[in-house]
Amino acid sequence: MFHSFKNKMSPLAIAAALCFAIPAAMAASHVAPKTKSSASAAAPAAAARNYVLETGIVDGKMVFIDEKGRPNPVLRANVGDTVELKVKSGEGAEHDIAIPDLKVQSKKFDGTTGPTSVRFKVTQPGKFAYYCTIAGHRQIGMEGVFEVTGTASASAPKPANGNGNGGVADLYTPSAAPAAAADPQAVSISQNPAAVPAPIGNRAPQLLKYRMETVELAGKLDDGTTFTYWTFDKKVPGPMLRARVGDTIELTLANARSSKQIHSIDLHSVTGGHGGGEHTQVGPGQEKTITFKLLNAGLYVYHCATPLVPQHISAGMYGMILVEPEGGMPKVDKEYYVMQGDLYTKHAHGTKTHQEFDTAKMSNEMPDYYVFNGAVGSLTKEHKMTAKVGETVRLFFGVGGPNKISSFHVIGEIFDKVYSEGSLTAIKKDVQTTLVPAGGATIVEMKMDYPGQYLLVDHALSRAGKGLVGAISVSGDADKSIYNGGAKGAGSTH
Ligand SMILES: [Cu+2]
Repeated sequence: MFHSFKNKMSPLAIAAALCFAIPAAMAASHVAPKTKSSASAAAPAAAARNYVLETGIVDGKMVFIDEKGRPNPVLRANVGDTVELKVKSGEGAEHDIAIPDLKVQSKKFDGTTGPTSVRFKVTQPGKFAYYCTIAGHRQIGMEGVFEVTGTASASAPKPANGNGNGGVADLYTPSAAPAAAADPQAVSISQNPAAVPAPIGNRAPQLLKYRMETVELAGKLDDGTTFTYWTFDKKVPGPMLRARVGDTIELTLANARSSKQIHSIDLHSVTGGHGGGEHTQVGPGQEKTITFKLLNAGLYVYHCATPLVPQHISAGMYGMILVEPEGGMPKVDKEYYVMQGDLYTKHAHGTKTHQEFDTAKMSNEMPDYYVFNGAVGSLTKEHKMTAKVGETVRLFFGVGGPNKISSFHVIGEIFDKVYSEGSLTAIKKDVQTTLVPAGGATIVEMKMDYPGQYLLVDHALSRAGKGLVGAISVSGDADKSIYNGGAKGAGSTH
């Protein structure tokens, strides 16, 4: 499906497109724009040229579409022309259009903003790339050529920021950078670790129906710091799903009307269809339904699979589904749901502001924040995990990532059992630290033998300083033969 682009795209772009392509199934109905292009043929005299473009999905690629339905058309002009590009969002997601070589940059637009226009005067000949600057969109297809014929005009602009001599910059007014105060409307997005569905027990396979909504919202990342999260059901991680092997699941994914992005879901428990990512790409206000049978037991991560996939994951779009074996899992006293993620922000960790996502830091894998359940303090301040001495605690633990593995450890305890990599078929015993890959999971069980605060960490401990700490409070009587915090001799209680 990419053959027609191979000549125009760099190998890297092709690789990105292959990795991240939105399937043809998404190919949304794009409506042909009504306004007609008035580009005139070949007048050396300066002319006004108007191009009307609409964004959409064609053959599994995000593209600009002209009034004839052509994806990423070559736009032509002559030196001296004044060009107006009028662009609107066909599928509702947020985009822009830019020709950086000519210092042309439109405002962002989406399904709610209506079309946006950018006007500029052309002063130099050449072939220039136009594309959408939203992260990932150029890589998956939103790029074309703006071709200018003629000779450079005498009043060609200075190379940089020329704002006075008849160049492009005369007509282009950059939009002001938004003020970056923490968002007072931000809400908690931290998933409650106790939000674990009831055990399946011993029952026959059945059909289960789930509905999830993807929602973009301002959430609290830390004290005085907010962030625009992208979520499943407004929480990070998204809801934990629980089923048994042999169940068939009918899953409807709806994307909130207020969204600016397309979203989707890829569940690692699904066989075929890119885990569901192939058939769940939903634009704002849309929904899609897939069904799948659970062929393998285990604890599986799910995540959004829309470009840039790691950005969607980092911004909060991950969760887990537990597929119990026939007959269910052994009963324990407490079950909790915890996931780890790494987050990349424009400003340093701890800055009191509304943080914007930083895709450059993401691609370099340099996180500013590491979080359990979406935010700093989720599992220490907002939600309390508790147990009593003698109880067995089971943690369903996963790494959304997108990039960093976890050396998962609980300070002061030993995992009596580890279901490594979320596999229910092989149990390890007596483990201190267990490795959980990005996009992977584990189940650990601990009998809590002694009271106190047990800290959940990634034993790459620098990450604790970037937000990655949780706690289980254990109450009950201290058995001094297990641990005695006092000096030798008479037991000082502590
Ligand atoms: Cu998404």
